[in-house]
Amino acid sequence: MSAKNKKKSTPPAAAPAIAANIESHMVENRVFKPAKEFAKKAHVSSMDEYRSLWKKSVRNPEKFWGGLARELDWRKKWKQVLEWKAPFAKWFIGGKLNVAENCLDRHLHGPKKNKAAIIWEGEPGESRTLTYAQLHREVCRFANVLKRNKVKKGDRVLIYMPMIPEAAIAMLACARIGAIHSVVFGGFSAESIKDRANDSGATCIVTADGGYRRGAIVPLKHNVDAALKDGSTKVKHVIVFRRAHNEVHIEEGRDVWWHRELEYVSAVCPAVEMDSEDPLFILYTSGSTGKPKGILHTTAGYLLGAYVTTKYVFDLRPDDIYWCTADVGWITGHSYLVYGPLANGATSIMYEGAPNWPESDRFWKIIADHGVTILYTAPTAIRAFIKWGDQWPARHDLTSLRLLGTVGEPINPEAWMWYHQKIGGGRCPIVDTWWQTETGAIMITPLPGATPTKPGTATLPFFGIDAAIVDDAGNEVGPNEGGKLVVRKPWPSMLRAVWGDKARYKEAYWSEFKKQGFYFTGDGARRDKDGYFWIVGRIDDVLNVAGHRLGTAEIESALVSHESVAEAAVVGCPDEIKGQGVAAFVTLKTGQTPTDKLKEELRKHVANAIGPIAKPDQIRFADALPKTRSGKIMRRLLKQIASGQTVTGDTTTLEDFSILARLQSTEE
Ligand code: 7RM
Repeated sequence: MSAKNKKKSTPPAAAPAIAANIESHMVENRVFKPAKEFAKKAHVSSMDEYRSLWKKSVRNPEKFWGGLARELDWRKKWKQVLEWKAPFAKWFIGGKLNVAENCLDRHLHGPKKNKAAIIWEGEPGESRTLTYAQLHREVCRFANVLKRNKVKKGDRVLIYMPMIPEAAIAMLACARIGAIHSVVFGGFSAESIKDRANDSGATCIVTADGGYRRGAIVPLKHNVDAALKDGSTKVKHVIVFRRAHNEVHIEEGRDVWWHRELEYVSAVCPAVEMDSEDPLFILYTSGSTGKPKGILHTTAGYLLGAYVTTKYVFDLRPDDIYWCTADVGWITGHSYLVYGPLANGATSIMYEGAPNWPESDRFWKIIADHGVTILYTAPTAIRAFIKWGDQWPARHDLTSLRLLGTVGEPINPEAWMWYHQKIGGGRCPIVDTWWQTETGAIMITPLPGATPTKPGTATLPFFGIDAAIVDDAGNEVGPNEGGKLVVRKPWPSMLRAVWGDKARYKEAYWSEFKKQGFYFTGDGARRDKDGYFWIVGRIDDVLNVAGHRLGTAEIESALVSHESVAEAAVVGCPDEIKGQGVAAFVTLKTGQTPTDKLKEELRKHVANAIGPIAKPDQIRFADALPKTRSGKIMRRLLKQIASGQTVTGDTTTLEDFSILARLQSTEE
């Protein structure tokens, strides 16, 4: 790769203003072209090839996706590629297939049978490798365990697991028998498990006694017990994997041990024939209201999206050792740790614990020990590595790496350059991939053998993706003009529904540009003169904390559920490592005293309600929240205060924002 233009980023005279008051301050001139050696071997090896394929793919998406779908294993071929009755899409109508069969069985008849499917490292240091044949066997056995526990096609199963192979086994076992899994991130609280169990109507939970994180044991089973305590859910069966050997309660008649159940089952389990549009999984994600949305993905379209993007974006080769560091509790873990790599017959690394345990070089040690060739991680992790210091990666041989990727939030050019130089040794292309829980698969991304990259941009749309930036009227804006990021045509791995809430599905994604039938991403962005997409971030009330989506309304409702709190407003504040931090403005009920102790209590309260990632970094007590005359909280003002741009002039414990509010209020 060569830096064509070594000039450093320079701030523009005036930052271009973007719709919904989003401003972009970045001007980046460095361009990195794919090295000839890399391009030669790549699936797509020039910009001309990319452009002509992309044009064809969006001119006739049905032909394009129909062609690629032939690479999957079908029990019965589809009759029609797409039925689009906006905003409802059906892909591969009449087709029958099974996702687990595509990820496992089809690799068993050739050289991949004894290839490593998953190479796992536990945080304490143990390691396990599961070949495709072994993983297939474990999935079949566990699928039979699910059946023993009364799980049938269409039933919902919550998976609340540490990062161990059994998490992937449980997901694939659900897929094998047609049960709909909903993975709950292991860092979420009992309250979150309860909400998701109730919303999805799950009858079974798969969990572990505990998992390791930074040397401590996360009490997963204990959290499940707390979630089920009030008896509000429909959960009748809890299957517990013994991982950490911590003491757990076993509820007679409800809880069973995974290893004991295996004694009763055979290793033969035929995969259920699924319709293309049968649900595969629900994954909850934050939106702009208090309740997380259950994003529904279906069988064929999702699998195709995950399969195709893994192949082309990571430019997979047969001998790659591929590592996506995301937790299976997030969409990235679903698509790029489990379904995408396995559908491709690739070798996927899985690591249980923290990047700085026992020391800050754990990731680099894993890369050297296993000869990792592709690394896919998050900007927030990269910023933490920068802070910990260059000596940690320098200790290890990272020359096995050939490709790097990022996901989850915009990457700042400094972090991009560090990643490129210190981890990639200046030789590995970086794919900055933009996508969402809702899109199921990568949407905007460089192709590593074709696309010249620039630090900070996800570059251009993937094949078949018609992304655009539009103004509020839905008209495409000009170069470097900011606007809203939309997708103008349906794509196979798009969400099909918000579980149990048709109105919310329409409202959240399809109401903004109803007339045009565009999917609204919730992100603001601009395109530069080369057509590259620069994603600025969310324009709704959603925060991106360390690459994780959190709704401000969710955190507000957690705060208000505390007995001392009258009202709360949550906004994002800049954070060097996490990208965004959580700032909470709180008014107390009459008679309550604002103290540091209460602040700490509220932080804990939020962690209990949602999970430690949602803990406010700042809590400010106020007499009243600044509001417009129509009663809207002045979030822009609060953001300024939280980021220290506006001096409040009051350092007493109780802050008075009313004067500032009056000064700034222009709204009627
Ligand atoms: C995969 C994932 C989605 C939101 C999305 C964006 C932000 C994700 C990038 C990015 C800039 C990127 N799913 N986002 N990737 N912003 N560049 N490469 O993260 O549903 O959890 O979040 O994340 O705001 O809307 S997610």
